[in-house]
Parts: sequence; structure tokens; C-alpha cells
Amino acid sequence: MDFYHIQSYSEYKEAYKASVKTPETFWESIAEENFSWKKKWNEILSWDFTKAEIRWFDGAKLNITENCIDRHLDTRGEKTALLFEPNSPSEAAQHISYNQLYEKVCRFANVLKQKGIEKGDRVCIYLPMIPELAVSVLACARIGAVHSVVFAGFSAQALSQRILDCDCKMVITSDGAFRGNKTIPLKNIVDNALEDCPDVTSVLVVRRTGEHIKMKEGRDEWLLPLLDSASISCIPEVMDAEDPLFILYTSGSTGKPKGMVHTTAGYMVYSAYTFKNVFQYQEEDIYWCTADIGWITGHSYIVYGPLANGATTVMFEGVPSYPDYGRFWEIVAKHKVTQFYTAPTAIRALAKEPLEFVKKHDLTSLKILGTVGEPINEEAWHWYNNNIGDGLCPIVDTWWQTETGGILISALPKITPAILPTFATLPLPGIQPVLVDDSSKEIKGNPAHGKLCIKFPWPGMARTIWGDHKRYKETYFSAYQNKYFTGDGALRNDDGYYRITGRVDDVIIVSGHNLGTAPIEDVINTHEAVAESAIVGFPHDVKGNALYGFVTLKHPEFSSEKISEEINQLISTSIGPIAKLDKIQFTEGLPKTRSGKIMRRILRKIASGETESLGDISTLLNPEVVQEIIQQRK
Ligand code: 6R9
Repeated sequence: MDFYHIQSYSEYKEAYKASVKTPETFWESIAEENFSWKKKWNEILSWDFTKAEIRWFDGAKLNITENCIDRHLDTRGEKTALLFEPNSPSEAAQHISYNQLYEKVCRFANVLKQKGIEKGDRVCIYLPMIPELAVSVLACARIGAVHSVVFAGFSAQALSQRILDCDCKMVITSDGAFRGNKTIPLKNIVDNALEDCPDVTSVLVVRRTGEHIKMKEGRDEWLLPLLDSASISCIPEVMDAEDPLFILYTSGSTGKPKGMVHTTAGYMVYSAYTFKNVFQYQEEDIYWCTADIGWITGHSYIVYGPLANGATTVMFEGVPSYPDYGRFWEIVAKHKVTQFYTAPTAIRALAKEPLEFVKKHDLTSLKILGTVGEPINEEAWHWYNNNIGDGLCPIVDTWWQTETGGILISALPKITPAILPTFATLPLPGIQPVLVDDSSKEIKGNPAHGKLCIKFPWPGMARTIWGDHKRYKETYFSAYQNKYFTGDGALRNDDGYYRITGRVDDVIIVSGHNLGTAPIEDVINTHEAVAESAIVGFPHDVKGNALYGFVTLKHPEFSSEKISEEINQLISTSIGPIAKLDKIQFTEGLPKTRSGKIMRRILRKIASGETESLGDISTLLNPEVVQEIIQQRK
């Protein structure tokens, strides 16, 4: 008996207990019963956190694409694997079946081989959210090439930095990308990036927007003719469990981006296992995650996790605001989406808009809602629950990281009792979180507040940083002995439920009190005029630090002293006068990363007047708001 699909709370508790008592046996039976292997492992787990060395299923041989595609062909060949919804609602959706996906991936894999790509070579993928993105990822995995997907909103400089760091030989891109009413000249960006990357010998170009582009003789080729003449079968490369599957860059707040390396078997088992349980996927379901495949959420929960479970996974090319703010809900209604997974930043943006955009679409197909990426504030949670889920769909607030490969803390829908807004709730089986205090001691008992660490390995964790194992060890395993340090703070309530309070770099000590950013922002956002907020600390003679709040209103034209006072009154009542804001600045927007996370680091510099040393802000989603915030600084 294995615990692959947990269906009740008692099963969860039993599974959790077994996963802590005998982790090896627990994961072995999951791996054995639910995946196909060319050869079984010699050892399930070996690990040493002091050296940052972790190996799962060592000695096993497999190919992840056989698990994601081939093994479904007999029973689900005609089932839709990828459901592609284009940017423009007037372009038809594409339903790509498992049989068709098999053929597309094989052809693409053969093209890669023909272009000289071999097992272990790195291939950079810089594509919009079109089917070729998922197909190229799988084609790399088919032949054992290591994919490095770079989000197609990054600049030429960011792209070349990532190509150089892991020494890619090939770039896969498109002529351009559609995003709302704009087109983005992707191929031009690649051309600029490649001026600094002499080792890239081949560029494959997908035709999407049809605009005129330059093709460099001997380097650039259109993909389509190559695919048309490629064979429709490709024997999958036999991979070792610990062979790298992909590299994905995570920016972090300082220094150069870290190329997190995920390996084959552990990542496969973990992304598939967590997908099945967190989304309780059933055979007929239509699952949609709105992330981009350029982020880890897209890797694990658009491509690998869903496909390993034979699911139908929606890929959306466009943006939530085009042609209007009802686009997400129109797609849910059109394809009868059952599970919908998005980010708090998207929810807050859509909640600002009139409810008619929601109301005119039939959302009754929805069963489960999810969020990821940032703490979800209570106000946004209720909006999502009431208006999208109609109070009937459990919301899973899934906490995890690029480094963790898959979800670590989340409720299981209709299984975990009393899901609470702002709480990610309980660890999934196999995950052993601990909270540590400033003296590195584990805080036992509840309630508790501390730095969130994980004290035992799980199969999906990253194995290293490409080319810099020392940095991997120092960043994640040196702060606390024998523990993986997440960089996040968390609170654990009397029931053992976890609430993530934000990055610990963002924690603000006011008069000796340690305040997380999330709980205070949560209160600010309950004010009916507020759309979003971010708080940071700035030096204060008496308190050490004081709080500076940047607040975006739903209707910016109505900013007033009265709202500032009301915000402080709310904070005073809910948390205490200690957390009141010394300064409140109303802003048109907040600086965000391209994946939608608020960049408090920049706001902190602005609040303390260090506007000369903001660092590189060109990789922000909205660099223009920074100048405006500086000019209106209090
Ligand atoms: C998957 C992903 C990781 C950081 C993480 C944390 C924040 C993600 C969260 C959350 C509160 C959640 N984060 N999910 N905070 N509640 N449900 O986002 O990966 O881009 O690497 O970011 O995002 O701070 O440490 P990544």
C-alpha cells in the first residue's frame, strides 16, 4: 500500500507519520508503484546537509518524458494533454492530445539531435507561453539535454547573463510574442543578447507573430521545416536518477542570479506527488495554472507534475487584462476549468476592477482554487473565496520555492480541516519544517514564531547551484546546522498550522519587537480603499526602526490624510500601536519582480533616502513606478 493519493484527513495523518518515521520506505513505495523505471535504485536516499549533498533513488534509470507521455498513450492517447488558449480570444484554442504531444516532442527531440545537441548539453529556451515552450522543454528531457528556460519578459542583458552562466550551445526562441495588445520582438532581444555569447552556435526560431526579423546565416533557422522533416519517433535517452534535468535561475535580492539545478528522479516523483494531492486531480478535470513556464511554478505545475499524472493542463499565452479584466474568468467558463491556480498579485489586481467582469462568466465548473508566490492577504483571500469560488471551493495557499522543486506546505482541499485565510497550513508528507530562534535553537511547542527551516531532505529539493556548489551550501545550509534554511519567517498556531510572515531579510525590528511584513500588510489591505501595500523599516533615533508604508489605493485619486489615519487605527486595533506606521505614502503602484513579487528591498532604500544605490532596477516589471515613488517620498 502506498500513499500516492491521499483522500482523507486520517490518511494524511497516517501518511505524514510514516513519512517521518521511515522516509525511505515511504518514498520508495510511492516511486515504485506510480512511475515507470528502466532500472530500480540501489539506494533510496543518501544525504549530508553539512556538505549540501543530497541524492535520491541513486542508481535508478529512467526518462521523465516516458513518465509524462509514453506511459499514458495506451489509456489516454486521445485525451487532451495541453490545452492552449491564445492571447487573443478570437484565435481558436488548441487541444493537443497525448498522442499528438508524443509526436511533437519526438520530432522536436530529433531536431535537437540533428543540430548536434547531446545528453548533458545546456539549451536555453526563451519563448512565450505557446505550445512549443512545453514541447521544447520535454524534447530536451527526451534526449537528456538540460533545459534552462528564461522568462520571455527578461531583457537582453538578463538573458545573456543566464546563457553565459551555464554555457548554453543553443537558444530556442520565436520571432515575437503577443502580450495583450502589444507584440514583443523576442528575436531582436535574442540577437542583442547573443552579441555577448559567442558559444551559441544554433538558434531555432518559432514563427508566432509573423513580423519581419533578421536571420543570421549559419546560426538561425526556422523551426517548422526542421520539424516537418524530422522522424516521429525518438527513443528516450536513459538517464540516471541524479542527472540534471534543468537549470532555473532565481534572482534573490543581491548578487548574480543563482542557477538552481534540479535532477531527474526525485524532481519527477515530488512534482507529480504534490500535484496529485494538492489539486486532488481526477481523470476528467481541466486544470489551469496561470503562471509562466519561465518560473518554477510553470515547470512543476504546468508541465511536469500534471503530465506525469496524465492530466489536462491549460497553457495561457496572454494577460489577465486583455481584452478586458474578465479574461481569466472567460477562460475558466470556456474550458470548464476545475482547478485554478494563480498568484496573490493577480488576485489583488483583479479585485480592484468592477465585479461585473467576474459576474458575467459561469464559474460553476471550479472545484479547487490555489495561490502561490507571496503571502495572500486576508482581503484578497475573501474576494477570491466569495467571488471566484462562491464560497464552495477550498483555497490551497501553497508555500514553496524554486529551490524546493514542489509545494512543501499546503492544505489538501476537502481534507485539511478548517482552512484559514493567510495560513499555508500543514506540511505535506515527507516535509519536516522547524522554526528556529535567533540563537539557532529549534522552537518546540505551539504557538511559535521563527525562521523557517526544513530538517530532512525531500526528493524535489535542488541539488546545487550550477557551477557554484559553495554558494549553494553557504546560502541554504550554513545559517543553521543540519538544516535547510528557507529565508522565510513563519508563525505556527496552536494547531500546528504555518503562516508565512515574509522574507526574513524584510523583517523589521521596532523597539526590539520582531515584526514580519505580511501580518501588517494584511491589516492595511483590509481597509476598503486599499488595493495593495508594502511596509519597510527606516532608521529611527528612538525606536531603532520605524515603519514606512507604501500604499496603493483602488482609486488613487481619493488619497487622503483620513485614510492614513484609518489605516493606523486598524493596525493599532489588530496588532497594537507598536506596529503603527510613522509614514504613509500613497503610490500608483509598487515595484515588482517579473513574477509579481513586491520588491521591498527597493522600497527600503527609498524609505531611508538611499536612492543613489538602488542597484539594477531594469529587471523589474514596472521600473517606471520607482522614479515616481522617489519623487513623492515623504
Ligand atoms: C514558488 C515560488 C519563493 C518565495 C518564498 C516565499 C514566497 C511563495 C508563498 C510565499 C507566502 C506562499 N512565497 N509562496 N510566501 N505564502 N504561499 O514562488 O518560488 O519564485 O522561488 O519564490 O516566495 O517568500 O521563499 P520562488
